[in-house]
Amino acid sequence: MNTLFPITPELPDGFLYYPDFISEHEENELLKIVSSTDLHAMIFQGFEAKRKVASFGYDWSFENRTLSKGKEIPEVFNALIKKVTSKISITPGDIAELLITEYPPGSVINWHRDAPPFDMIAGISLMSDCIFKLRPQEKLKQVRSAMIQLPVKRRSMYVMKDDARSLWQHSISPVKNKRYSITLRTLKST
Ligand SMILES: O=C(O)CCC(=O)C(=O)O
Repeated sequence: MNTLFPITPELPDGFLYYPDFISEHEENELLKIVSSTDLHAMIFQGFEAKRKVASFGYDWSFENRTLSKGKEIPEVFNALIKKVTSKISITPGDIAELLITEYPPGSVINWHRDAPPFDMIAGISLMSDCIFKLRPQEKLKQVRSAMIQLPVKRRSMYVMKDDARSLWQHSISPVKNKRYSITLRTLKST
């Protein structure tokens, strides 16, 4: 059906989306940093994924299901962290992990919920857009009509907390062009 306005899907509680969160200049600066960072193959659910990652701060191993403290988050990310945390009313010190992910054309991230020790997740998209999908975590609710597809634009930020974080899974469809994401995570309070 042709509609006058694009249909924005109803998003789960706790999923926030901010298009044009960063400027073109900020994106270029972040891409310079990201392209000079060493990325390594990602092992996810037992398989080497096509995408590559670099993790700073606390790192969750999907292989051993353990959390460990890795390299400090580089100071070059301070401005980004400040911008994100002031938007979502937390403090820079709340950010426990910064993960850079490179998605070569055709790569995906399969259905999952975020790693257990983390609480809030903020994802900034660089270089190209993607289709971000959400579906309920509960198997019986995973009917076709419950799946949400959201076009996530480069330079945007999404945030997942509350229900979006705990009751929903997310995945990314194969990307057409190379995409980078920077995800910032807070830790659950114990
Ligand atoms: O690239 C993204 O925006 C999603 C990243 C993600 O889902 C993850 O690292 O678990």
